Amino acid sequence: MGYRIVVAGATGNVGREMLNILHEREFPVDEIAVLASRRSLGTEVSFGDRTLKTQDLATFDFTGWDIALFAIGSDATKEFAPKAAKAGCVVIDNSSLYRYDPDVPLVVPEVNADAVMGYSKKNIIANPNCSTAQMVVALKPLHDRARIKRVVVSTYQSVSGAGKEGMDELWDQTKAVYNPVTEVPPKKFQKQIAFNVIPHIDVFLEDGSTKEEWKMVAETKKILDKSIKVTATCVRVPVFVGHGESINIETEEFLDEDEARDILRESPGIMVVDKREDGGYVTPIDCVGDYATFISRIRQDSTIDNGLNFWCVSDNLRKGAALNAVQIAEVFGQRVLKKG
Ligand code: 11C
Repeated sequence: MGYRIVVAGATGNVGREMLNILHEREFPVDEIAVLASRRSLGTEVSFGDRTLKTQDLATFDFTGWDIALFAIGSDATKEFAPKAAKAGCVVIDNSSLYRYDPDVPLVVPEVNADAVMGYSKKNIIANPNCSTAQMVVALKPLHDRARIKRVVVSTYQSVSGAGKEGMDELWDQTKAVYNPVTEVPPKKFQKQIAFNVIPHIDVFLEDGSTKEEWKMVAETKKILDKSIKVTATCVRVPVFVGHGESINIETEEFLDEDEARDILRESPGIMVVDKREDGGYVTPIDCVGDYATFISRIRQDSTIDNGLNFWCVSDNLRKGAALNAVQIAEVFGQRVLKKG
């Protein structure tokens, strides 16, 4: 016997990837419902060889459904996640709404799979921000070995993190650079994104940081270890899919770069590609459609006693969102529902 699964937000970038990944990983699905807002109602989506018609999120009855994967943004989540949870359907939520709620576990299965057992207070499990998910997968095995004290991270985040509108803006602006009859002013982003980089993701906070940067700090503490200090600079780059991160860590114990490379090679969810030669590293284009968090450019930071630098890349729609949500569903199914 398998599960009755709901995907809410099935027509968006992340919702479509959720369906692809449920199918690819042969998640034991008995029945599946795909939901969308009224605006996208009737839109068809693929699930393996099947074509599914979206149903109305506003009127859907979650009673009798096991798990709902939500990819609908915080406002709609606020209205519909409690409704689903109250009906007994466990929500795995990709929005930021519940991530910092002490009664809701925030889970990256390679790091804190056991935390799923905290689902029962609200019947909700939160999925982290994409830039945090890939980073904590890489940090966890290094932290276990050498205790990370401080992380300095700079991100190079693709436009798909801002949804389909972000991807369209990069596409349209790029075309307009070559064919300047049409002007494509910034709309989703704050400045032109084509042939540019923008050191601004999400809203500004009082201390001059941005909410995206704050998320990386708060989420790393909740998922991995509250004692780890994180400072982040998040930057949007003209790449369609795949977030890159330059990560510097300072550890309590000395960790040699070769040992770090070996540890990372053996760790779940990680693929090390680290040849010190032209092209011997992974770039965002290389990781599209993949599950892994890729690590390259591992090297000692000789400016401090116990420091390492490395480069981390992953498909932000997969490990950063849809894959992580499906992995949570797998863990939840195995440990709690035990149907599959
Ligand atoms: C971006 N990381 O690249 C964001 C997208 O909190 O889930 C995901 C925002 C979130 O714009």
